[in-house]
Formats: sequence, structure tokens, C-alpha cells
Amino acid sequence: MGGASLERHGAIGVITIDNPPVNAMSVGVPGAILSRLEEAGADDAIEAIVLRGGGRGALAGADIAMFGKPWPEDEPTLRHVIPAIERSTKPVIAALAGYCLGGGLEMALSCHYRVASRETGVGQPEVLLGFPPGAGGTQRLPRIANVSTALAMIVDGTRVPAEKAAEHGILDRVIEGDLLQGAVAFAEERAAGGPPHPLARDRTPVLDDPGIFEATRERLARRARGQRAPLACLECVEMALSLPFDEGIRREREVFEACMASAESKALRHVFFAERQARRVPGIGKETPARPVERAAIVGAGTMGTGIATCFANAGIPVRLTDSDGGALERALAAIRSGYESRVARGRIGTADAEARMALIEPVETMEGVAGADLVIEAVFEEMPLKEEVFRTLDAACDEGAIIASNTSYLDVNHLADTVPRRRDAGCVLGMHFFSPAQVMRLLEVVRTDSASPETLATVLALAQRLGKLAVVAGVCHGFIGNRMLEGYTRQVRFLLEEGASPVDVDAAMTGFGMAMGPCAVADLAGLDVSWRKRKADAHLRDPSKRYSAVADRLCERGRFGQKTGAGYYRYEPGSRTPIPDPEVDALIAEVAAESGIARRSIGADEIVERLLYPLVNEGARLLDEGIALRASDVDLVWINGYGFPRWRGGVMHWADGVGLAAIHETVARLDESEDYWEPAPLLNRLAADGKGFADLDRAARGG
Ligand code: 3H9
Repeated sequence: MGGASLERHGAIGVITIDNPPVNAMSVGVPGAILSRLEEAGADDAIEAIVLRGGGRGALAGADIAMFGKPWPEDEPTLRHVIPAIERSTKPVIAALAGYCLGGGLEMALSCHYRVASRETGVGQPEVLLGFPPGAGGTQRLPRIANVSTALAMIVDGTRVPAEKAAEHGILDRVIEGDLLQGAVAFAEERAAGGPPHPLARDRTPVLDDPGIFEATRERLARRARGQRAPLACLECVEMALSLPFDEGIRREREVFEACMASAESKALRHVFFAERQARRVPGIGKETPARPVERAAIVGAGTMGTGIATCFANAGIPVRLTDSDGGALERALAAIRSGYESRVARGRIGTADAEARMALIEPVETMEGVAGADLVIEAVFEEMPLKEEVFRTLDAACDEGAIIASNTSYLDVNHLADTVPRRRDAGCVLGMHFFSPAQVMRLLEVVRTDSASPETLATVLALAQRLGKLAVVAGVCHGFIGNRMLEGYTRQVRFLLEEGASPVDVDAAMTGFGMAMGPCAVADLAGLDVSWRKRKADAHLRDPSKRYSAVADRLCERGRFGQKTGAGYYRYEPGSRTPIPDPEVDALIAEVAAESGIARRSIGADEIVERLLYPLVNEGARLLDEGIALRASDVDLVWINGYGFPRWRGGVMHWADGVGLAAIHETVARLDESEDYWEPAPLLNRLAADGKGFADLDRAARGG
């Protein structure tokens, strides 16, 4: 159980919160802080109090794991600590290091002063967990920083670096050098200055931009569709201006509690822990050595290779890029440069930074040029013979011990490993499946081959973190986690179109559900030709007795490859990415349906959502049973971070638990009676029969 200690530094009492690793306000911690505050208050030799986090100094706020669980009666909470600080007749100075977030910042805002070391970031990230700050943050922050700064921090949950926080008045001083020494010196100064010592509650909020609430409301209507928390945050900050302080605090608490109990918050908290859980991989522990990756190389300078090279440069890792087509290499470098130029123009990075990143990317003409790299990723066309050839050449060219990874999105990486037996036996081959655009998308599926050594896996997982990626480990199968599930989703899109839904109906139903984009618009963006080529190549594998929709093939036959040809499921004006419904497509779909003898009907949004998402749930269950996905929450992360599934719904498996697996099973089993592809997964059968959910499965696997 965490606690807090009191030390005396001359006339300054230093309270250090001790609850590793991030000093969350778990049960026992607020009580310990209260006791130390009382002790310091009663000690006549103490003139001022410094309050800080132990270890690396973080104050991560409330204990997220406790939300939704009963808090022991008689145990004080953060909401007891804050008034005690405000009542203190001795000035209390928060000394911040690392992160000061959520309830941590709320506690600091209740102190008379705040100092921090330069690398500190402060923020109110509660909105990312589905609720507004609940310990006064929405009332105190706008009284300390101006209203528009406070509003942006609370509504978006962004962290502000110390220097900026000081500019906004959130910090009274940024300390260079030793934080404790600096904080004690600051406390001595303020104690010597004597009272009164300022409190946020006594200040009046400064409305620096009268239009800020309306502008933010409009922004949220577009950006936070379907979510409650961002708007709740806005409403609470508005109350800081319209209500007396104590009334604002009371109302904030009510809103906080209502949001906390919502499905949205439950989902977002699930994702928070899912992201941390994903790092736990069987056979890989803290003791597993990860090799340093000081130099990387990418083979294939197409869209994916270009994006992946950019990821490395962004992370400060020197990377060589090669392609058998010199023209492609030149185009890749031009695209990377232009990407950086546009980021400079938008003020995202400085010119020197862009140049430094560009300088990290070295084009090399032949694959032999990748020698010396610690890790090479092939990102050539999705054709097995080509990849085999590349693997063999790389095996000969690379240093012993170098890792060779394939960026394949479907192919058998175990088979690829077999083409380079020496390296396979050394455990140095796996898959690294990036998502397009690779420099933007957060997901990285790490495909664990049968032969990959723990060291190789640990190396790639550590590398993923350096690249700013969320790594999810998947086993080898056709399409791994994400793309294997995608197949059923896109198949149902085509079936629904034949049965009477229009592309607009399908897309509107899915964006209405919360998907970042509708599947038809996504297909147009990604290009329909790639999957068309694949379907043609795999035609001989198709079961002729099963239903097949030719809708997408027909579009491609008419040269409608999506945005790049100005037409796909929609049409596009030159230079525009706005999808425009196209009667030609409606006619084409009706024609295909008529050929297959399908009677068309009107299809509602609920049915569209079920027909697209239930196949995901069913396939997700198969992936779990087969051990391709380690846990249901990993499947959630894949769909949130790779396919635009709404984070605030917690991912597809979490969402399915909310619907109820028995209900989903019933629908899947009913559809199975009349349509192909709906056979319920054995795991779905079992869980539905037992009245359990995927979360129960994950919990059992964690041993809890
Ligand atoms: C709040 O404060 C509500 C108030 O407004 C109202 C109250 C009345 N609780 O991320 P890491 C765990 S809401 C419980 O890997 P990093 C985390 O699960 C809270 N556990 O490290 C992990 O455990 P494990 C508002 C927490 O260095 C371990 O600590 N605050 C909490 O990459 C290490 O975490 C937030 O939203 C927590 N609050 O990043 C901050 N925080 O090792 C949430 C962390 O078992 N936290 N853990 O997997 C973060 O953003 C990051 O953890 C932080 C450190 C930036 C602090």
C-alpha cells in the first residue's frame, strides 16, 4: 500500500508521496498525505510545505484501476486532501517532475504555488478516460491559466510542457538543476515573503476569447461525434464562469460521476489497460535482452517503404532505403521531403529538424547496400516469389545476427523464414506489419514466427516503442489479426450493396456507429485495384458453392479504382477527396444483384452495423481460439488503431461484450441457417452458452 513521508529541510517540510511506479492516488495514499499535512501543520519549526511525488516524481492522478470499484468507507480520498491543502496556514508548494496529470494536477492546482523541473508535462487527460476532471480541475485551471488554455487542456486532454505551463501561469517557476533543492529554496522565499498566499479558488477566471466556447462546441460536434465526455468537459469549464466556486465544484462532481458510470468511460478505461497489457508477451520478460537497433534498412520504396523509412527518421534512427527501380527511390525521397516541407509549413517541426530527419535517410542502389543494418524490413509487392527472392538476397547481404522482417499484410511469414534457414535457425525472422500511411498510423502488428527468438521479439517490441508505435503481437496466419477479420467485414459490404443498401447507406451507418470512415469511402481511398488483383490471383481457391459478390470486381473492370482514378464506389471531382454518390454505381450494383437473382430491399442502419461487425466478432473469436491473438483486448487495439474502430467503444470485442455474446450468437446462428460465411466460431458458442464474455476470458488468462 502506498504512503507518504515527511522530512524536514530546515524550516521546510517536504512531503513525498510514495506509490510506485507513478504515485497514483490509490487507497491509503490520500490518507497518508492528510496525516503528513497535519503533522507538518502542527510542527512550529516548519514554515512552508513542499509536496512532491517519490521515485521519478510523477503524479499520475487517481488510481484508474479503482474506478467502478467500491472505495473503502472511512478511507480519505483526494477530495479530502484538496481542502486540507487550501486550509493550510503554511504555504504549500507542489514540486513536479515527469508527469503531473489528472488528480495529480488538481492537487497541485489547490496548492498555493507550483514549481517543476523542465522536462515535466502537466495535463488533465481525464477526457481520454471518458469523464471530466472530478477534483476541481475544471474550476481551478481556468482561474489559474486563461479560459481558452484551460478549456483546450481539459477538452482535448493534451499535455503541456513545463515552459509553456509557466507562460500560462500554471507554474510559478521552472527549476533548473536539482528539483528538491530548487523547490525548498522557492518555499523559503515564499515563507519569508509572508501571507497572503494565493489560492486558485479566490481568483476570477479570465475569459480571453469570448467566442471560445462556441468555437469549441462546433469543433467537438465534428470531431467527437457520439461521445459525451468532451462536451461534458466544456460544460464544466463554462460553469467556472457562471457559477460561484463551490457550486461549480459540486456540479463538476455530479457530471464526473455520471460520465464515470457511462459505457464510454468503461470502454476508454478498458483501452487504457489494454494498451499496457499488450506489452506482456509470453516468453518475453524484463530479463529478455533486446538488441540495440542503431541502423535500419528498408527494401522497397513504394508507399509502405517510404512511410516506414519516415518512421525511422522521425525516431532519429539512421535508415537506408533501397529499391530495384531507381525512379521509385527518387520519387520516395521527393515524397518524404515534401512531407517534411508541409510539416514545416504547418509549424509542426522546425526547418533544421526536418533537414536532420531527411539526412538520416540514405538511398542505396542495391540490396547489398543494406549491409551493416541491425534490422531490415522488406516492403516489396505482396507476391510470395518476389519476397522469397528478396529474403534470400538479404540473407546473403546482411550481417550475421541482423533481423529480417517482412511488412507483408497477408503472407505466410513462417514460409518466408524457411527460405533463409540459417537466419531462421538463429531466430532472426519475423513480420512487422505497418499500416498505411505508416508514418501516421499507430498500429504495428508484430508477427511472431515459429522460429523467432525471444531476443528478436523483445528487440522489435522495444523498437516499436521508439518508433511511437503500439505493437500488438500476432501469430502467423493469412492476414494475421486485422486483415483476416477485415475479409468478412468487406464481404458483407458487397452483399449488403447487392441486397439493396447504397454505398451512402453503408458508410452512414458505420460512421454513425463511430467508425472513422465508412467502408466504401475507405476502399476508394486505399484503391480497389489491389484487392481486385488479389481476388483474381486467388480465384482458383474460391469455393464455387458459396455466395460471391462481383460488385467490387465490376467497379474495377470499369476502371473505377477509387480516388486515384476519380471514381470508385463514389465519384470525385478533380483534386477533391469528397465522395459524391454516383447513379452509375447504383445502376451497376442493381445489375449485379439482378444477375444473381437477388431481390433488393431497404436495409436499416442497425442491420448494416450488425452484418458488418458480427463477422468481426466471430473471426476475432476464432483468432483467440487458435492463439493467433493473445487476448481479446489485443484484437480491440488492432481495430481501434489500424481500422478506425471508435476508441470510445472500447474495440470490437469489448463492444461485443456490451451487446452480449448470447445475443450476438443468436443472430450469427440465425444468419448461418440461410447464408454462407456465418458459422459461429467454437469459442463464440462456448462463451454464449456459459453466459460469459471475452473480458472473462482475458481475466482468466491473467489469472485474475
Ligand atoms: C483522475 O485523476 C480523476 C480525477 O480527475 C478525479 C479524482 C477524484 N492509475 O503508462 P505506463 C500504471 S483520472 C492506475 O506504462 P509511462 C499503468 O497501468 C487519472 N495505474 O508508464 C502501468 O502499470 P503496469 C488521470 C496507473 O511511463 C504503470 O502505471 N490520469 C495510472 O509510459 C506504468 O504506466 C491519467 O489519465 C493511474 N492513474 O507513462 C494518467 N497511471 O506496469 C494515466 C499509470 O502494471 N497515466 N498507471 O502496466 C499515464 O498517462 C501514464 O501512465 C504516465 C506514465 C504518463 C503517467
